[in-house]
Amino acid sequence: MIATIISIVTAVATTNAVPPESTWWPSDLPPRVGTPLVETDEQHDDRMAWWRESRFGLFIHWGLYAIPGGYWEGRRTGGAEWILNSVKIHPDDYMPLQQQFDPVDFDPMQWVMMAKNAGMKYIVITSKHHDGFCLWPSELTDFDVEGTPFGRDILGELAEACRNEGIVLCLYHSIMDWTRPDYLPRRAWDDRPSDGADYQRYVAYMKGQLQELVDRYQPAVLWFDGEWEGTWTHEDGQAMYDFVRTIDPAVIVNNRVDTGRTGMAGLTRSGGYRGDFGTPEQEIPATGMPFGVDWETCMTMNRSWGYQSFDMAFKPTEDLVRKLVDITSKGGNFLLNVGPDERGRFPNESIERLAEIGDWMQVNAESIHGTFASCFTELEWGRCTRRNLADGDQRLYLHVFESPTTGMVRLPGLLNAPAGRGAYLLADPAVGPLAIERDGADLTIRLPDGMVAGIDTVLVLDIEGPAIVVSAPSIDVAEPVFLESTELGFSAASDRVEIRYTLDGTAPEIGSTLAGDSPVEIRRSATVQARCFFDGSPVGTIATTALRRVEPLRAVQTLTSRPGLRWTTHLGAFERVADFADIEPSAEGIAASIDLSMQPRPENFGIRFTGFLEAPRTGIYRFSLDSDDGSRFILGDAVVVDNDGLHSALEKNGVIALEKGLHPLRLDYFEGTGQDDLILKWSGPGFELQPIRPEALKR
Ligand code: H79
Repeated sequence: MIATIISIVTAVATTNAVPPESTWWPSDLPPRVGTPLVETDEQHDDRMAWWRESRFGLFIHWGLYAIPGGYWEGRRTGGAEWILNSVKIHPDDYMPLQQQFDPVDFDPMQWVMMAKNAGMKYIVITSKHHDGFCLWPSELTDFDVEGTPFGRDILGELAEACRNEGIVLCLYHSIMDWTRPDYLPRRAWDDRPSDGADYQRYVAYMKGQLQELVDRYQPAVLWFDGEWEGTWTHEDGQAMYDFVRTIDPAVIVNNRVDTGRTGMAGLTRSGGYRGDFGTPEQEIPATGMPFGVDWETCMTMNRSWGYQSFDMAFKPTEDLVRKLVDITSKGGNFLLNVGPDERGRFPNESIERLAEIGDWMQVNAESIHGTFASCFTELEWGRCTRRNLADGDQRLYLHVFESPTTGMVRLPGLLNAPAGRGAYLLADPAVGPLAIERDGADLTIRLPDGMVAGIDTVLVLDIEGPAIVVSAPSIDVAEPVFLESTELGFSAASDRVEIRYTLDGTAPEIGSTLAGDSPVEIRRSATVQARCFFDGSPVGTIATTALRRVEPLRAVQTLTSRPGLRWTTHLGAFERVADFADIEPSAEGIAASIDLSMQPRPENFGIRFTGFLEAPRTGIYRFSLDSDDGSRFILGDAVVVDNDGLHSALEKNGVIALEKGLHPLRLDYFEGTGQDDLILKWSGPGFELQPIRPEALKR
């Protein structure tokens, strides 16, 4: 069935694969490429190319909320673009703001120039935020800019200014809509009857509006948000992604179109969720992502997205530039926000910062645009970004945040030889070549005398071939626990280093056992430590893994076993998995598989499943428990996965050795508010990670 659906979808996508009328595209970015809905990896790379190369964009939050600017009835609310929700304003009291919207200072060319001069390549503006107000004249609603005293087509004028200046226009579009009568759920204080409300009609309205937006402005990215209320489902998300990619095959869509976002960290969890890039909000991932995972951190300059005159907590320019560099060095994009005021002006603090970022970019943009993630896990003195050169060599941009007191920057574990013109200052190539020395596996570069790093001084270093960096070796083992024996392997980034290891918890030395090509058999619990050596000297840090030999959990004998699990549901505003045994069930029954079909209401409930899990063979099993909100999975007396607590979708894993046969099972789950989900998968001897099939569940 799935195959048929895919082929139908492909057919639709290819027959409609005529990009909306648009001959315009910035000449300094890779082309905008339309691809079929089911893409090859290469087609996907082509479609993403301009976005990946851009690295830096401007977010604009603008709408009716700029008029109150965070104040309501003379009080500072801090609500900004959320003011309707924060202050519990009735739509009847909020919507009349439309009659006051007259941003006479709106100057789209000035906005675009401020972004462009800051080194930004694209702008994402709110076509519609959660309040439902539309910044373009929409055929489908009167709650739009056309019904304001201002009357002008804001998106249209901005699109034109973008075209004139070679900036890519993108649109933020909220799924959540607090004023549209068909949208559900209603806010608690919004007494408009929901009897006549029709959520699917709301979805159709949204699709109609997106069609208008694509036809009128050809946004290059559609940036959805407000997907987390229970009414928007995974099916809605898939359908919306497929819809917008079908009407514009080149469009790039963020992961908030679907329900696979992991909280504010924003990356897409596994399981077939739609979305071309992850969306960390107000945070930067601690480490880079595996190559090929696209993400964009969106962040405010002060604390607010929408305009609030009293929010003076602006981040210093140095911080903003370093955040851009940090994000780029981890392979992400930076979408930095400005909230224009009710007259259409950027706050002065934002203007100043954009100009100062521009001063840095004027000199250093080459180290940002078109570059990709660092080859180092950590550099004490700053960050690294990279570019491939035409001849197969690579260029490293070394971003010095703090000048080391030694006067040298160290590139730990970089085995490549320098190439080309050696090392020099990006801001002034005449300062160079700087002295480069090899120190074991490291390269060092001498900084110019008296250099002060400032915001970020960038050095350029060309190297022969793609970077080869050795750090800790990886210890390859199936699972950290085993029954009788397990096999241990080692690998490093280059075969020019030796790997030496110990099994007794001591640090590997030059005299420790040398890892060979064949795996090592382990029969007893051990603490494995391994380290790389280059030219007889240790390189990078020590990798360590504890391996534990265990006895399998004993299976139990039961006289009868029937298919399915028992479940009980419990009502209450839980914030943790409670001891549901002490709480009177609201209902009980038998379930063939683990899902939420028996949920007693959309929010504030718990479910307990009990029964037995049948392990097909004696061996090591891994369980993956993904829930929103919390859950806990127990076999016998062992808590296998504890995923408790109030949180959004979160996956946790646990490993346990099981004897063939039946094991008492308990799975507790609770849902506070928002989205709900409960997915338990397992892998075991001879089978890959998969949902637990009904045959394995007994009572
Ligand atoms: O448009 C700006 C904000 O108005 C909007 N997103 C940015 C780009 C925004 N909406 N809500 N929030 C920011 C914070 C809300 C977070 C939560 Fe949730 C929503 C907490 C629980 C539900 C989504 C799901 C984030 C974590 C889990």
